Amino acid sequence: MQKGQVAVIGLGLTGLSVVQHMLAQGYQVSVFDTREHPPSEDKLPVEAQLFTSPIEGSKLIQFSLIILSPGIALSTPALQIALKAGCEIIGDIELFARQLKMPSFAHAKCVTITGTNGKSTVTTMLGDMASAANIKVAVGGNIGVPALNLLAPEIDLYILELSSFQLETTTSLNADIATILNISEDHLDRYDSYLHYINIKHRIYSQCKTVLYNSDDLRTFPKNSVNKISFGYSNAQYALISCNDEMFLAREGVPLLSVNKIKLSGRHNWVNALAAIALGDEVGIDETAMLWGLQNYKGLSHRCEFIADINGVRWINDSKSTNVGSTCSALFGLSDTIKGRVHVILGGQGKNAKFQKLNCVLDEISGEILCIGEDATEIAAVVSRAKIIANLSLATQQIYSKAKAGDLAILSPACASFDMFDNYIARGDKFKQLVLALQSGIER
Ligand code: UMA
Ligand code: ADP
Repeated sequence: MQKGQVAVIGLGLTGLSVVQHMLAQGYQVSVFDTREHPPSEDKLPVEAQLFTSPIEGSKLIQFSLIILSPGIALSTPALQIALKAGCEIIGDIELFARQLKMPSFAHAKCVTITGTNGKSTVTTMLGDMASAANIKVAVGGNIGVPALNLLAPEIDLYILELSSFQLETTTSLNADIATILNISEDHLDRYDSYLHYINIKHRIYSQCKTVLYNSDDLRTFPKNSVNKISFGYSNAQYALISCNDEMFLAREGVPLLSVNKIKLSGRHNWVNALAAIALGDEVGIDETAMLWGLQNYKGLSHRCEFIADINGVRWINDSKSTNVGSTCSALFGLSDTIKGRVHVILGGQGKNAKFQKLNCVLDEISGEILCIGEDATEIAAVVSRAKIIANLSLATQQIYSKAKAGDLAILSPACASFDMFDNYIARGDKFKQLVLALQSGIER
């Protein structure tokens, strides 16, 4: 059955998933991308038409429905023209939400997770907990698997990591529970102000049955009276408690698991674990299975990932730290685990961040502070003792020559990677390669 025409903007991972979904629903699909060769061009089904040129409002207004990829801001002038002309503009998550309301998916539960940091960690942690309980679970969203690709009638639980970009174009996701893990400044190159970014994050709460908020972060508190539960270091329903000098994850003051049984380093990960347990409780995951899944969760690459111990110096890859808040919490969270100095590599694309905020943790460390990439000068201008260095390789060598047994050396850039690398994965992999080369040089 042939339905109407739709426009899909962007032909990356999201765009391709949307094209496939809309074609399967019987729509005619036109795809627009500003890039000469969009990443998913070779996978585009022949039924869809591709236009590669700047996005123009005059072309878009002929479509009553436009599906926008997250990499393009809704504030783009051509899209504003289309909105004013009465076009409906939604994203892939909104399409997912509408599909989930269909009878064949009505049995499924849905958890949505946003926040400036910790999204992927909590999302995958909860996914592992659900798998440990033999629940048919699908995990995706901003983490890298487009939400529409997860849809299958046999799935009983969807766990979606959502970015602020995706929340801009989502209005009717009726999740069983939604959380904002934390909010600190990020993506200030995309939003008019920090408040604008915060307000976009809060859209996740208006689309759920229960809210999980962080009792240590006022910016995550729901603004309206809703069904809510809390997690945090203390003063929360899911919090840390100390028993006989040991720290435990606890529910309503009842200890559940010693933090020593969690494999991830850093105190921020204890709080991530509390959030995952709270979310799991709300969707009915069995407690024993949940705690088993949590104890076996090994963490994701590029997030405070241990690479090697070279002559007593621990080398850590935290390439996924792409904002000031994540670098602060990584340095703060790891500081208890070392006796010596901390050496850190910062830099890349700063996204208009306020780097002076790093001083509160960097003032506490006495090791090297090296800045690379596009915004190295900007960072070095406001971070005390920071030095500019040409690239990641030289930064690694410099730290290697200065570090002593007991020290920690970490790549935690507080910046995006796109100035020097394809993405944070390529940056982290390069760092790991450099460190492992130093190690094998010693062993040879
Ligand atoms: N782009 C153009 N012209 C276009 C369309 C896109 O130049 O016409 C550019 C965008 O500005 C962006 C890049 O292409 O720089 C990718 O944009 P996209 O919307 O096509 O991206 P996808 O490949 O669909 O990937 C998106 C998410 N990317 C973004 O939000 C930028 C992926 O998150 C996500 O994993 C994927 O959908 C599946 O849901 C990545 C990300 O960086 C990891 N997210 C940001 C973050 O985590 O900070 C929000
Ligand atoms: P996201 O998906 O939100 O980018 P990740 O789980 O991938 O988050 O973690 C990215 C980085 O954020 C990690 O390398 C770590 O330094 C930092 N981080 C993780 N959890 C938290 C948290 N709860 N609070 C602050 N920073 C965190």
